[in-house]
Amino acid sequence: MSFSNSDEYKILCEKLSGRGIDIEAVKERLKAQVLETPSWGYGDSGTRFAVFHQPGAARNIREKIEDAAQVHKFTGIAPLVAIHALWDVPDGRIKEVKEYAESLGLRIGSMNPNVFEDQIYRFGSLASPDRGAREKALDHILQCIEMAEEAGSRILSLWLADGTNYPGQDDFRRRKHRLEEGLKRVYEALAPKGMTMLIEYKLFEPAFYHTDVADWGMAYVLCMKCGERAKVLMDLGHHAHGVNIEHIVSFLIDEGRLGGFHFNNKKYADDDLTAGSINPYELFLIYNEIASAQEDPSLSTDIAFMIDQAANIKPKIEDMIQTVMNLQTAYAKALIVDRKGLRDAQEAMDIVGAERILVEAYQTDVSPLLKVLREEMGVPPDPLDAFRRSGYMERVISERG
Ligand code: PSV
Ligand code: MN
Repeated sequence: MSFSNSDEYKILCEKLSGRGIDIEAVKERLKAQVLETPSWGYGDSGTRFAVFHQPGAARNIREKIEDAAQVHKFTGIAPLVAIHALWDVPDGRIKEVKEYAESLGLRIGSMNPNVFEDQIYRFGSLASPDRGAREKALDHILQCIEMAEEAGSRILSLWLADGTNYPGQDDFRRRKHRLEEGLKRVYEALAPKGMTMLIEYKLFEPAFYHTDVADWGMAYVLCMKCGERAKVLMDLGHHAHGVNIEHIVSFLIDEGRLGGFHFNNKKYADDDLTAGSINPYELFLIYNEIASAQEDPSLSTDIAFMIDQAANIKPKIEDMIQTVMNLQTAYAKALIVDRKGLRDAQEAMDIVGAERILVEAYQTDVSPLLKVLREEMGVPPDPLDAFRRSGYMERVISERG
């Protein structure tokens, strides 16, 4: 029997129609959801204290792509994979990677330069007082633009580990000027190719006194100095405690400068936990801002929905599938918010009424809808369960060791 004939689906449809929701339109929007998973989420990872090896974890870019393809195969909404230049293609041979990804039904998403591991970056990269470090970083980033172009990627995603550890270590303004100069050079190389430059901010780590792009405001100012193809990348784990992330999302979308997300979740710092695992309501509220902006024809919502997490002890592919499912659930709930009712309540200054509308959507069990959606998309109704039963992990454990 098709899930669309189930009682639970019919009851949900009736409930949503009562709220004025067009269920077919909701499904269409859910089918258009596109997520990007990170190559680095499939290999062994760890903390400052230890790396725990997982049996069957991907050992190279081909295996990472194979694992990413599983996530897409079972969910149907994760066709992109992010590349971290030096970790994945140290020899620069991106064409082979692109072709292999395509043979498995994936495309290359963002290109992520790595300007934080080489010894020369001890004092930073583009903002470093060391001219040699700045030049090396710039060269590498420019090479990444070429690689991105070859890979058919539209996005250069920049995260700089630049910062200082002690007051007085370096001059904030001089660092800012060096950074601006470097970013402008990068932008000039990339913009004519029609690519987008994303600037990711991070409050702290690895620098502990200051980071050169500490928050969305600094990233935004730097983007404005470069040009309209420069946009802010928001990693959900890169804020101070208590920051209202959904407000930043809304503000940046309204300014046309929200370029992308790095989804994950945190409890304390940049924990890189499964998206929606610690604070699912926050994830819903973020998607609520996105869904609402998508319905405003005056706004452009060309946003890259990327995942950036590292499951140190959870099985990695399962973690990624869980995240994709959580992002799909959050989006589905955001799409069934009674927008007209919400606006009316807001205009009537009915605080309780407005909040109830959000909570009602959040508390709605959308799983009957997602089962029907997945059936229509030709993927299993429970992707995680289906992956677990597929035998893929057992096979790669025996093959990869
Ligand atoms: C830095 O913490 C970060 O969020 C950047 O996006 C990096 O590319 C990624 O993590 C790598 O772990
Ligand atoms: Mn990130």
